[in-house]
Amino acid sequence: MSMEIARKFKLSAEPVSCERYGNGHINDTYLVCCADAHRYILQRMNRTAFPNIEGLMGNIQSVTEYLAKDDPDGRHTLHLVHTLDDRVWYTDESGEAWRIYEFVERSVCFERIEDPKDFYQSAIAFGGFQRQLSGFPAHTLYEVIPGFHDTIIRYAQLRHAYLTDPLKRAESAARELELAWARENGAGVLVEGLRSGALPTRVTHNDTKLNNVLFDEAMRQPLCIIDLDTVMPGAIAFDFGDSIRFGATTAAEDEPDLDKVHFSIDLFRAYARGFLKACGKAMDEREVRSLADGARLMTLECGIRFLADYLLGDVYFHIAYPEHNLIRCRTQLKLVVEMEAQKQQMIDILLQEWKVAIN
Ligand code: ADP
Ligand code: GN1
Ligand code: MG
Repeated sequence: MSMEIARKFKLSAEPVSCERYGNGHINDTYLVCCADAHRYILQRMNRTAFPNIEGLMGNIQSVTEYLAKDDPDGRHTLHLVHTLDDRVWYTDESGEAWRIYEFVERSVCFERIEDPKDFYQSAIAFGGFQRQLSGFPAHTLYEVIPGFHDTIIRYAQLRHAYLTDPLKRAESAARELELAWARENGAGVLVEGLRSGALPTRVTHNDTKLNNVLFDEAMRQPLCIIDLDTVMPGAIAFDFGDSIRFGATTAAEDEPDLDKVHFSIDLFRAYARGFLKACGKAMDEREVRSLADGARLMTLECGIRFLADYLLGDVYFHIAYPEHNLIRCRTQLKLVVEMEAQKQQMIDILLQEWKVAIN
């Protein structure tokens, strides 16, 4: 089936294989190999997450075209492949929407930090992405998922899931719900900062997980930022915070043994150093301080999103087993608790690294 879909696009030769690929939680991703050895990434876009495919693909097309001006060898940004009738996505008979990117060759994608230097490098990449898009007209971007990082809205969604409780799962998540409700107060600090103008609105990536940056296999240097589905106007703390959530930890996002899950202040420092080196010059002290809120809030928000999805019956994130979203929620909440205990240390590190970066 997916091979048939691949044939609807302008490929370099006949496709010979099409296999599931990668570890994303949202789209269905396939690696397509053609008879001339050219490779592509085929994705069925998730229509639950992205109901407006036209708005989504419009954003991606304009952002990738903008970034391509700065791409020396075609491996530094995503490149969309057109369909036979010259569109950037294909809709099949059942209404599913598909797109194809050039496969970024000789690249690797890390699911976990193996070396703090890689985390530092990923920070340079995400900070640089932020800088590269600083001249992009933010108002032209469609808001693909309204309130994506509005933690207040995320709480409302959790409350709705809890009150509906269609699978009667709330009881099995009583402890997690309690941890979540205890943190609702103050959850709006970043969105309120954006609204009042205290924090500048920038074009942000909004999903800055380590596995959303491809590294050059040989050089071990970041090559290409991927997963541009959620590029939208936002606070820089969203991007910084989501990277910390996923990367500044001693265990995987879905580690079932909570004793193995700890927030790593050393990895936090490595990321802060790289990020501020890449884009700290454009920031003032208030925005730099907001990065610590970003780390805590993006982790809390992701935790409550996993929790809400668990309660609703796993309708949003891909799961591998029934408790998967609850397990993911637990790691996030554990990290939040540890971040709270180290808030001042985080701020001190941010200010130290910022001063180094701007001098
Ligand atoms: P999701 O939104 O589901 O996370 P992604 O766009 O991040 O989907 O893609 C999933 C995975 O596929 C990535 O983590 C990466 O391993 C791989 N991938 C995606 N695009 C490319 C590409 N152009 N070249 C090489 N690998 C890619
Ligand atoms: C999803 O698409 P992926 O796997 O990179 C999600 C992020 C979450 C993340 C949690 C569009 O990211 O917001 O932080 O899972 N993306 C979307 O791992 O909802
Ligand atoms: Mg991804």
